[in-house]
Amino acid sequence: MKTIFIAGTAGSGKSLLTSKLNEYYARNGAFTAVLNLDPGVENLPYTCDVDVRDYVDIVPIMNNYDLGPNGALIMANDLIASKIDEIQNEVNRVNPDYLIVDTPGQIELFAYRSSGRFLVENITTDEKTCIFLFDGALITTPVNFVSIALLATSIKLRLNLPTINVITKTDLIGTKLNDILQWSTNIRMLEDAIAKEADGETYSLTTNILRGLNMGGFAQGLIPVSNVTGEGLVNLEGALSRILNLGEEVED
Ligand SMILES: Nc1nc2c(ncn2[C@@H]2O[C@H](COP(=O)(O)OP(=O)(O)OP(=O)(O)O)[C@@H](O)[C@H]2O)c(=O)[nH]1
Ligand SMILES: [Mg+2]
Repeated sequence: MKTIFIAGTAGSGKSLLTSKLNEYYARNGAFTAVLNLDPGVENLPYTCDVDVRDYVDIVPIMNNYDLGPNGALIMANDLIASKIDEIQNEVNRVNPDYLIVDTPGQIELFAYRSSGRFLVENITTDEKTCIFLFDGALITTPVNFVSIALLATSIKLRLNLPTINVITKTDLIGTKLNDILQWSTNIRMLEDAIAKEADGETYSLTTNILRGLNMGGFAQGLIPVSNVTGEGLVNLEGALSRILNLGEEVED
């Protein structure tokens, strides 16, 4: 069983990509299952095979412990980690070829609290990878692009998983996509774009961060995807295969 974690900032398209990727694999004859790790979500665009909301309920947690929504989500996440054996058993009963894991909207819950890392390490034992979503609607300026890349790098450090970088919502950003793809492959061009947008402290901080990120393989192989049109899913599947199956792709 190979596991694919879908992470990214709030609203970046994690749940919709989970649904599209699940459909894509199914169309190509692969056996997949979806695990929802978001205890706070109300509506999902797919049917969960395993759902943490069966183990924790946010509303009584808020009422019983007098917590606001974020405090309750933190407590819910810790409770989920304590149910790992039951969740693992449920996943093992389904035993898919690919387990696609949709992660919470609040990225810090998943990436920065120890319960998130614990789940990543213990949910299954075989190959695992993470898809990090750069929200196409957020990274239309070079400074925003660098700050999301900083977040992506920090999450890669936290989760310690091979990571595929994806830019979502390409159907909404038109020709800006070309600029973003050039920024992701040509650091000089990105620095020039930063210089046009920012000066003073913002310029020097952004370019210094960028140089640091570049040493670790900055926004490597950014794959453009639209979760609405499905464009780019074939490239994403290829990248997943290279990590999870040593290059063997599902039938087309
Ligand atoms: N046009 C367009 N809209 C998208 C795309 N991906 C997601 N959306 C929309 O963006 C909104 C958020 O998508 P979700 O899939 O819920 O994002 P998420 O990252 O799961 O959100 P949270 O779990 O709340 O953090 C929804 O209205 C989606 O329909 C895309 O590629 N193109
Ligand atoms: Mg979601």
